[in-house]
Amino acid sequence: MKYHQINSALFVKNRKKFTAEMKPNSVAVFNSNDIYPISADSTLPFAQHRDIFYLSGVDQEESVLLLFPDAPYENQREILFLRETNDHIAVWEGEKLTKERAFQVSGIRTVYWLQDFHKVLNEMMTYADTMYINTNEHYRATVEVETREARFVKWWKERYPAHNVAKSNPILQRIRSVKESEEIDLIQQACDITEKGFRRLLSFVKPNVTEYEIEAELAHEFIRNRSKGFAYTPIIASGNNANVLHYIENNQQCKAGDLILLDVAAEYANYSSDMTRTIPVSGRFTDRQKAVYNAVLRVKNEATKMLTPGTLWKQYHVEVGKIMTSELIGLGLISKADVQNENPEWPAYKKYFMHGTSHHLGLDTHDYGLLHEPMKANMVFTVEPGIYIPDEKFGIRLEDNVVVQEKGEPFNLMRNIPVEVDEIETLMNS
Ligand SMILES: [Mn+2]
Repeated sequence: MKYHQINSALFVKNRKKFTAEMKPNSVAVFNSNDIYPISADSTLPFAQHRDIFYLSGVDQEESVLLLFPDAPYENQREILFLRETNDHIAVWEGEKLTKERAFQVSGIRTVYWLQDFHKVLNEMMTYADTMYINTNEHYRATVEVETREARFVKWWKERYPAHNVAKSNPILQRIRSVKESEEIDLIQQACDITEKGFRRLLSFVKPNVTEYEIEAELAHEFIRNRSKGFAYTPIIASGNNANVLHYIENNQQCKAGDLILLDVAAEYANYSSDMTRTIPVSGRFTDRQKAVYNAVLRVKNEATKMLTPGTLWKQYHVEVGKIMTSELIGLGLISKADVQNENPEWPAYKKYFMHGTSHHLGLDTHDYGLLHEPMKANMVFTVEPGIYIPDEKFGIRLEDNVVVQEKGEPFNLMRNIPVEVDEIETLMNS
């Protein structure tokens, strides 16, 4: 790992929150992700499943976490299973968690090698009545491959057909959405690394630079600051590419006079940041670009203020839509008549702002959170309005990450990342 070790107290707290929601006499199991094969003996870099990471801090393949708060013996209440390591294996495969290191990372004292998993699980199942399976119920998930977790769930239910089945996912959705202060610090660190990358770009971007050169600058800055790299596939979209919402080719040359939409951010210790900025290739906005930019900025600032405890996510989007509507009228992009005749299912503003304004942020970029429940303090959201105008060959989006506060306005984790027109122009021309 490139990141500094996280205090195990965080994972102890996270497990307590999870087990507090479990039914009496039940067992929950969480698996690592597979290492995804490419072909021959090539693999993609390992990316840990966020649930086992959240509950244990273990950032290693072929790991299993078992939680059984009502187990008859105390040393059976939390158990980790890890791939066996020793000095000899370490020479060939590199450093893996020893039992002692696993305790330091996770705070879990009972650690077995993976080959003992079925035997130990079987004993637990004879005591338990209910098994908590971990399925993926994220509102945006589409999963084609069978994950290690999914394979395990299939086997587990078949092997123990007489047990009750319960779902881990709703518990995780609820507890992962409200962040501990340690987690907010980690997201702040990711945001700070993103800031360094963005500032580097402000003195790098010039006419005729390519989108992939910009990507390379960011990757360099992120990794040298202990990030694994981008928290999600970067969007570096100059000119009209900004109007393709999921443009990820990043292979075009940036032309003088165009804008570049940058939806780019670093991860740190598996926590995401999620930033969007839009900057002028030549270092100066035109009057028209500036007018649209400042409209987006005003919507962002107003939308941020509404992320307060008790707000309902759906209603919030209706309110943001109203603010956007008045800005689009001000820019002459839609008329009052368009609004009077609009289809309530697809309001007039959606012609220029067709995506959502906010999502939860955390270990996943589109993090867990039950969107039908009111917002709570210490939830972390993005705020990301945009205006996309293919006829004028540019699109503008601005995105910050904010923490909902018990009282007052949300705390902006990206408060130090330049966003005002003057500041961006000054930095690009200094
Ligand atoms: Mn986002």
